[in-house]
Amino acid sequence: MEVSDVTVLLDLCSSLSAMDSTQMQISINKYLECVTEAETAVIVPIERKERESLFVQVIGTRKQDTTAIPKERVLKEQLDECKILYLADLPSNSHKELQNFLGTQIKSFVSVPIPANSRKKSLTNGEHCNHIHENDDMSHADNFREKRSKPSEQAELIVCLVNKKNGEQFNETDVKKIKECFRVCAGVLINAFAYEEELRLRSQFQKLLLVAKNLFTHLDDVTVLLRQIMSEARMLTQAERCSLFLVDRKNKELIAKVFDGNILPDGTVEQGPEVRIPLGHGIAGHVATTGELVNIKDAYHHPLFYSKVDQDTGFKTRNILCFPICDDTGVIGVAELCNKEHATHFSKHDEEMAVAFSSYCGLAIMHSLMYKKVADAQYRSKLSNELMMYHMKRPDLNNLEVPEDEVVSLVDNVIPDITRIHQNFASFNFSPRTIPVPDSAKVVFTMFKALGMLQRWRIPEETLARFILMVKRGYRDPPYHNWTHAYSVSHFCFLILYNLQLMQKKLISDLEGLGLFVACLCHDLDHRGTNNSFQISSNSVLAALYSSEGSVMERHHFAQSMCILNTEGCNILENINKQEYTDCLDLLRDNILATDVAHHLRIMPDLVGVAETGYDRTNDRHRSLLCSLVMTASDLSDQTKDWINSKQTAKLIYTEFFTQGDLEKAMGNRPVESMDRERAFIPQLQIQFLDQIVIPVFRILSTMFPEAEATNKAVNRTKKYWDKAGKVLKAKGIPPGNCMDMFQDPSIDDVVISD
Ligand code: Q2T
Ligand code: ZN
Repeated sequence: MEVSDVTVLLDLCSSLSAMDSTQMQISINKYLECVTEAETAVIVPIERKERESLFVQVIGTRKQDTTAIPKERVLKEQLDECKILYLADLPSNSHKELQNFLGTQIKSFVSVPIPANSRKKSLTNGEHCNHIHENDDMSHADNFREKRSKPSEQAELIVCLVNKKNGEQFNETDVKKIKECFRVCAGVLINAFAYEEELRLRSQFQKLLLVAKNLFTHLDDVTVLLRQIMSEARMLTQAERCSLFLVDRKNKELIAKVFDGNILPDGTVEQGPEVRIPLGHGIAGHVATTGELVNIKDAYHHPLFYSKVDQDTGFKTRNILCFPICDDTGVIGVAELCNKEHATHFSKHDEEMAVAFSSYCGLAIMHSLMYKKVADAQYRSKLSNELMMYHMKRPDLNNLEVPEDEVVSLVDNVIPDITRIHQNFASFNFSPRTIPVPDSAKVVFTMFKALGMLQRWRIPEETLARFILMVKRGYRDPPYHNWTHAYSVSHFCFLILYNLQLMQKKLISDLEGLGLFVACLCHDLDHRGTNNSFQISSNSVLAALYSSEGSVMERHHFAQSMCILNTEGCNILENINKQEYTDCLDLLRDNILATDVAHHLRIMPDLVGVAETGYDRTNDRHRSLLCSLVMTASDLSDQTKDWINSKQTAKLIYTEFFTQGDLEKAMGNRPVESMDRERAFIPQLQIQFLDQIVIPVFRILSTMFPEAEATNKAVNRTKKYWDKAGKVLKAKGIPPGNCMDMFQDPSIDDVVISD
């Protein structure tokens, strides 16, 4: 070696000290390209931990986004055997892969592995000059000997030269130049790699600690926590998408409740459809059962991958990193990361990150679930105190139980036939509100009988009487949502079941009929005269218990129904079989939840579909939709009666609405128009309510059942009444803030009902 060459090399070496590993590679490559006349030099660092891929940051003098090349297919020989490869030695698949990777034709090539030991030797030896002067045959032999004597000796770097400028092949002189260069520079470069790796690990560790801190501040809401976990996991590994599954051990299923869904303006989480996967199915299912992390480089060629989901969502999954989340009892969840950004797949680092991250997740989820259990127990006890206080304040009740003499008196005074209540009782135009309240329990009893429920379900008369009286007490006394509402809703349900013969014609099952009628009776239990959004804005106990699931009041009505059924002597379902019992509770829950306007609006398109294509009684979804329709029609049935009834209902509902509005104002909030006594114009609000909710319901009902056409006509007539009433009031010029006055003014009635 010439002295001038030695100087150049030493200059290169000393210049490296101030650089990071990328700059070093650029300088070394530049030097190699210069002394060997190669078009491009590439240094490939070898990381022992990373089993599958090689990562290259610099090609020639060009820095690039770290690219991975699969070890299996490229430069494998050097990793296993530490030998020098020329173009002629390259297997053809390796050749192609490298051309792909470099983006150029390869006409000449050499790659030289640099073993770790060469560096240690040169560092400990101290006789650098000697080494440089040694010939390269010697080094060859050296290499060989070392490999034999110490099988642990492996390459730490691979240096490649591509395309010699004069068109010739690379030769041993080029190899010698590489070796000379790396005898001097390998140490600095490898130390730089190690130092940068150290920094990366340290920042990863700090990131993880920060994430853990974040996780533990979201313990009060599992959904928020899961959302947080997903977004952190995605950021830590640079994944495009993340889904999280919780293991349901009882049902042997994985539940994906939370996706990368949206948070709604009111702060609640949009409830996408809950996805359930049998444990053991698919990639997530596999991870849940084995408890092992899987890193899938190519999703479409993996036997466990299920491409149907991609077809449905239009998302293209390239690769997946799926890992278990465990607590001390085993796997409690699975996180699935999709599509590593800026790389072909997830790396060994990502796997490590996932493992560390998952232990924090396990702890956080476990604590969060425990936290929720404790909090729920506290809310429940608070609620039961609240109920106790409420009932103690009622002068008519000093005892939560129904007095036995009331039960006996009800059973003894049963009305045997509905026509004895009123000759018109089973007609759609009969107004149940005309029945005196003291007779109401008896009337409900008779409806149960007329529907054949006592016989069919072997309900003891005393149990039924106790149940009805208990439900009656379960209602509070707000102006509208009280017992009278409950039994008038039940009456309409009776009209439907009785007149349309839904059970006899097998359009619904007997159990569904029972589920409907009982649900109507119970559907507004313990209503406080305020709606769902009021529960949330007033931070009520009910909101604390149910707001994360939506339908706050309806969930409470159902919980109250369960309380009554579980009360000694009140369980009208005590004689039905076990399967029917659980099915019936499911029906009750679904039916009561169906009375949430929000639920109704969600299923409306499907209902329209059924009305258009025809009802199919063998279709479970159709039957469930029909039950929901019966519930809402019954709940809105006041609008199918005469003008007196409509006006009375409006008076009650707006008394209730305005009271809530006043409370909202007192809390510093602005009520909606229909609850603001200063802004509301009742006839117009009623027309809106009829147009948007009521009329569509009865249109669908009458399309499906022409026998119910009278109800459709009736609600349209009611709309006309309100139209006229509105005109009369406008002509009179009602002052704002006094719109309740219309209920004191009988003069409008004549105009309204005149044709
Ligand atoms: C689809 C079944 C809906 C049954 O649930 C409800 C809930 N709240 C009120 C029904 C009603 C209800 N029942 N009768 C009436 C009348 C005569 N006018 N309503 C009304 C409901 C609204 C408006 C006027 C009503 C709906 N708004 C209430 C305030 O908040 C916005 C919605
Ligand atoms: Zn209701």
